[in-house]
Amino acid sequence: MQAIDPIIADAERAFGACATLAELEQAKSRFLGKAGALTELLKGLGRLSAEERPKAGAAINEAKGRVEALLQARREAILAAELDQRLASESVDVTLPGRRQSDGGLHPISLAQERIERLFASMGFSVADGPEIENDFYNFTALRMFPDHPSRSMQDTFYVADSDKVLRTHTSPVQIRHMQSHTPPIRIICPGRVYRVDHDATHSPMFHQIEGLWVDEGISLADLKGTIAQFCSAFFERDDVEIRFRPSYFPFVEPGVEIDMVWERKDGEVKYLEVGGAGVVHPDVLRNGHIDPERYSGFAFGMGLDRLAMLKYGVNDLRLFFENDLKFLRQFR
Ligand code: 2U9
Repeated sequence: MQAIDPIIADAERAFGACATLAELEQAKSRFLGKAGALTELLKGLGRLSAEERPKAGAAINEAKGRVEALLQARREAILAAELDQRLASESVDVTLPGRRQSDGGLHPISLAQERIERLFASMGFSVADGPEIENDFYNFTALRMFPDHPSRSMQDTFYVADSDKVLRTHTSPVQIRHMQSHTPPIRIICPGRVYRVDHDATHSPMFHQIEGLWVDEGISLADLKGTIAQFCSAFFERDDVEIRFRPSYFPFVEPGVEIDMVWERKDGEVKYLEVGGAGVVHPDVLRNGHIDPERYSGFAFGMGLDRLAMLKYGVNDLRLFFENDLKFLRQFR
């Protein structure tokens, strides 16, 4: 009979050289398969004498057991190695800092606008909107800015080529449209982007206005004064403000005024802050809005939203609002 020990040693070497379970199955058949080395030994038992046969059979069976044990040990080693490799390649470093979703926030001009909308809402004003590309009638003519008016000049207004369209130079056209489609009482504010050919430290070609309109029977400059005083005191969080009107001229109002906010500093110095312009809506402008000036009257006002935001948040350069510098913008979150 062929010696058994070399077969076992051979099997141990062959199994040790296998890197995968498939290779191991191949190697197994060389020893335990139909024509495997140990199977051949079993087949040869018949040629032995009755005396030798039991001993040899027992030895072969013991060898089979050892080879099977070697096979099982190698199988487990291969599975463990595969698992180690997967753990290493699919590992997650739980100590890495997480990737945060940044919070975002509103632009300071939007913050100021929302604040102003809330304050006027508490006084019964709703918000009206309209197109930023307007036609000549709504932007100029309806507001008594006749063909020779200086603000119609190419140096002041962005015109849309080969049309009667302009980028609105104020939000006043929104009020004309609103008057045409509503009957008094009308109490609205119109915030939004407006455009003028102008660019320096204090002017941007696009800026923001907030205009207001109150039309009803018996509305006068006294109502305007009360409304603006309430607004300024709430917006700037001061209870000692006084509103002063200085006579001025705007074609769409008569009389027209510039509005100053006045307060006394602790050291006694009196401060004046220009907050906008206003007036009693011109009768022809009411007519252009299909409203009867014999029955109704109203006031309108206009304020620079960017300037209000600068004053409120202590920003000293208008251009900072339009540079999209996150270091600046994050301060308002
Ligand atoms: C209608 C009738 C009247 C709105 C008015 C002003 C005076 C005014 C400026 C403030 C700062 C423009 O942004 S700014 O440069 N505005 O001084 N605005 S009266 O009058 C209107 C508006 C609409 C139908």
